[in-house]
Parts: sequence; structure tokens; C-alpha cells
Amino acid sequence: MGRLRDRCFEFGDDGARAVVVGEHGTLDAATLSDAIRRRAGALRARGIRIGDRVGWLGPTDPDTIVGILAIQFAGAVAVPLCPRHTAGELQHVVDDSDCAALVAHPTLLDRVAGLGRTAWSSAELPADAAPAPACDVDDTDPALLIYTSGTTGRSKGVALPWRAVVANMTALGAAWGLGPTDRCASMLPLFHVHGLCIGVYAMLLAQATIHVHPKFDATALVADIRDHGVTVFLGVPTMYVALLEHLGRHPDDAAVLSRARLFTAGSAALAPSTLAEFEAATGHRILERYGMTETLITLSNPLHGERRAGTVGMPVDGVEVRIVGDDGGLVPAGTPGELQVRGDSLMLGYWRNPAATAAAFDDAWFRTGDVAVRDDGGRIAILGRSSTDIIKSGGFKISALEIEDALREHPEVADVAVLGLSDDRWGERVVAVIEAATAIGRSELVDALTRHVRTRLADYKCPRQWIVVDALRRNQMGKLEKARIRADVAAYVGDVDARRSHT
Ligand code: MLC
Ligand code: AMP
Repeated sequence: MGRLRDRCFEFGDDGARAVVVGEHGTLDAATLSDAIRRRAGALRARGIRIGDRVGWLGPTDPDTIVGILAIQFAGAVAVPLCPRHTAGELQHVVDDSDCAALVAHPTLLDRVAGLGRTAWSSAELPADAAPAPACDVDDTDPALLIYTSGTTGRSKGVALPWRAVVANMTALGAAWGLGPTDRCASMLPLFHVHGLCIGVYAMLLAQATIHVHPKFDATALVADIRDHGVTVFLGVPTMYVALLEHLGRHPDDAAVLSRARLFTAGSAALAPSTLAEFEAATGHRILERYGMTETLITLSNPLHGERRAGTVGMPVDGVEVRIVGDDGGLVPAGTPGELQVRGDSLMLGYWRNPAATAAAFDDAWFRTGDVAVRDDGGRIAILGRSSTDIIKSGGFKISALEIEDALREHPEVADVAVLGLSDDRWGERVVAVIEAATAIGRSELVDALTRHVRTRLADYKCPRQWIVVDALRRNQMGKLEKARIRADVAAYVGDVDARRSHT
């Protein structure tokens, strides 16, 4: 049996088959394969070696798909970068991963040019370079380094081996019945596992066609289904909220959406009301699944059979899960505990961070930090997270501590607690509770802090609600009591979702 990795660079016997459809044209299998090998050749000619990390900054478009696969074909580890990040955030990722070089979409070159690394525009890499030869990379070697927020320190690089990516995406593709007749609308960012691993690798492995769009757009999705026969849509719950709003304005489009084969949701909890409204409008019961950068996609509702609202289903092939109580023992069905995952789909570890890696595992079991419960039939429901310091907004993971650190740098801030409160659109929204250092007026303070955060952090991390208090709750040791502050604020703003307060 050949290496699993090789399957990501094989696009079937029919070279004329469309593989990637972008806004400006179509790549057939033969063209995609050639473009990847030639760009890999250009990277090798510029000194990229096996095992180097190479950053990629680009939108969701065919060039990014070619670019990431070319970095990998050259034997290097792809480090997808986030275009929403500020210079400081990009610098952290590039330094931590110790990138040998950075490649950017031509319009984004200035974003990577000042990061102290060799930087190229993707347009500079000659398309007629000699193709790189296949290289010797094992399935246990890293394919990707994806940066994700945690409860400590700055974002950490998750090293995902080829084995995990290919085994898990093949299993998921089989579970969802993905195949050559599928066409997937890909509107997710390609710097996270949802858009990249499912939206690209699972589709390529299934020999499906990927219709890529630079951003989520309900009208474009309708057109994709109507005009191009798109069959599959991958969304985060916020996108389904937006799709329902679109259907409110264009009710006739519901009949078009009905023609697709499969709508999936993940990266955050899908509200049962969204599931029900989407089903009522389109006849499609969204297939919700659960995953994590560190574990890839581990639980899924079934393609055939009951997709139960509020649950994320059963383990994907190759994955085992268990639910563990505070005492470290397994809990029975019906009792909440921490969800832990073992199997093919796991990361190798956090990049060059053995302490964080050791803390994340209990033997071979990865500790997700998510609180879950199993029913008698083995279906799992995610109840929330054990840490109040992780926020999920629109499917992006955000560290409250990172925002607090940025805000504490501002002289008007005596102290701050950042929280995630439940939100109909975003799942959770970022709320900052500020203890001001001076008697500055509220609107002046909020303006100053908004400007301050925006220069330091990605747009989606910026607090959407500011609450100014005289004094933040502290315990006898003077430490902020985040869970109690959150409960106070939730009561104050009428947040009915108390799931996240169980610390
Ligand atoms: C955009 N905005 C957000 C936001 N996204 N605010 C909070 N949270 C978010 N997620 C804000 C912008 O800052 C801006 O406000 C305004 O919304 C409009 O920006 P936009 O870029 O035009 O928004 P839009 O395209 O509508 O983005 C919404 C979205 C996007 C849902 C399409 O957030 C998105 O692509 N989310 C997907 C995240 C994802 O791929 N997660 C997968 C992680 S992997 P302002 O004020 O700045 O102008 C994972 C594992 C697994 O979780 O299981 O899948
Ligand atoms: P990330 O680190 O960005 O990969 O985000 C992973 C986290 O997203 C998980 O630990 C969960 O908290 C959350 N998540 C993913 N899918 C779901 C889902 N279907 N329901 C609830 N939470 C989810």
C-alpha cells in the first residue's frame, strides 16, 4: 500500500475533470496536478527543503489551493496564515513556526513583506518552472501547522500529520457519501481545518469538485446550486443564520437550496431553532458534526438515519471518544464530563511545545476541554467548554486572555475581564468588562479602546459590547473571578444561556 500522503496529489484518471472552479476559471485535474508540481519546483529552486515551514497568505481561491498543495508537494510543511490577522499576530505565527519563507497572494504581499522572512508573491513563482520530483515524506510527518488559540499564552501551532489528515478526511468522506459527482461550495477560510481539511482534502480525496469563493455569500451559493449543480455546502452555524435571513428576503431561493444533496454544520453549536427553520424552508435537515483543530473531525450525525437536534452524533471511523468526570473516571450515559478523543485523526502535538502537548493528553487520549454528555444510544451532545477563557464567535476560536492582555496595555484600563456571551448570530459575542483607571467618559473610553484593540488584534476578536464597572469582582487573593463576573454580566444583559458558567 502506498503512502496516504500520495493520495492528496492524485486526481484520478480523467484529467479533463473539473477539480477546482473559481470565480475566474476552472482547473481540471491535469492542470491542477501540473500547477502544483511546477510551483513546488519553483519553491525547491528557491531553496525550500523537505521539512521547512512555509507560510501561505491568501484568500479562499484556486491560487491558495494550488499554493498550499505545492508547498506540501515540495516536502515542506504548509503554515496557512489568516488574512484577518494584524501584523503583530502574523509575526507571532511566522516566528513561532520559524517559517523559511512566506508566499502571499499578490494583493496581500505587503502584509508579509515586513515580517523578517523571505517573502514572495505567488505571481512571482514561475508557472513554467520544472516540476518538482516526488519526495520522501512519511505519513507520520507534519503536513500542516495550523495556529489555534488556547487557554494559556499566545496561539499555538497544531502539527497535523499526513496520516491524520488523509485517514480522517477519507473516513468523513465515506460517512457523508462524498464522491466524484459531488460539487462542494467552499466559502470558508482556508487557514482552519474546516475549510481546508474538509473543504479541500476531503473533496480532493473523494474526487469531488470544489467551487471556491473568497467569502461567504448566500447569493453566490444559490447561483452555485442553480447554475453549476453544487451538491454540498459546508457551513458554520452563523452562515445558516445568514442563509435564513437571505431566504426571508428571497423566499423563492429556498426551492433552489432544496436541490442540493447535503448541508453540514460545525465549528460551533448549531442552535436547534436554526436546524428547524432551515429544514422547514428547504426540506434539508442540516448534518451537524463536531471537530477541533487538534483532533480533526471526530463526531458526526449520520448521512442516513436520525440527525438529532442538539447532538453531534457518533464517532467517525478511526476515532474513539470517552467522557471523563472530575475524578478522572468514566461517567455513565446522561452524566456530563470532559470529552476525550483517541485515534487516527489526532495531531502530533503543539509545535515545539512539549509542555503544552503533555498537558493536553492523558496517555493517548486528547483532552478537548469540551463538556459533553452521551445518551443511551451513544449519541454525544456538546454542552459547552470547561474554560470561560475560550470564546467561539462565528466559528473562530478566540482567547479571552489575549484580548485582556491587549486591553491591559492601555493606560485607561485598570483591569478587564473578557467574556463570551451567547448571541443569536455569532453563537457567542466578545464582551469586555472594563474597570477604568480614570474618570474618563464612557464613549471616549470605548472609542479609545476600540481603536487600541483594532491595531493589535484581528477584527473578529474586537469586543462587540463594552461594560464599564466601578470594580471587577475579585477573590480574597485579588484574582478576578471570571465565572462570577460572567454570571453577573449574563444576568445584567439577559443572557439566558448559562451553559458556559460551569467552571
Ligand atoms: C466577521 N466578523 C466577525 C466574525 N466574522 N465578528 C465576530 N466573529 C466572527 N466570526 C465581523 C467583522 O469584524 C466585521 O465587523 C463584520 O463582521 C463583517 O465582516 P465580514 O468579513 O464581511 O463578515 P462575514 O463574511 O459575514 O463573516 C462571517 C463568517 C466568518 C461567519 C462568514 O466569520 C467566517 O468565515 N467564519 C468561519 C470561521 C471558521 O472557518 N472556523 C473554523 C475553525 S476550525 P467590523 O466591525 O470589523 O467591520 C474548527 C474545527 C471544526 O472549529 O470543527 O470545524
Ligand atoms: P477550533 O479550535 O477552532 O478547531 O475549535 C474547536 C472547538 O469548536 C471545539 O473544541 C468545540 O468547542 C467547538 N465545536 C466544533 N464543532 C462543534 C459543534 N458541532 N458543536 C459545538 N461546538 C463545536
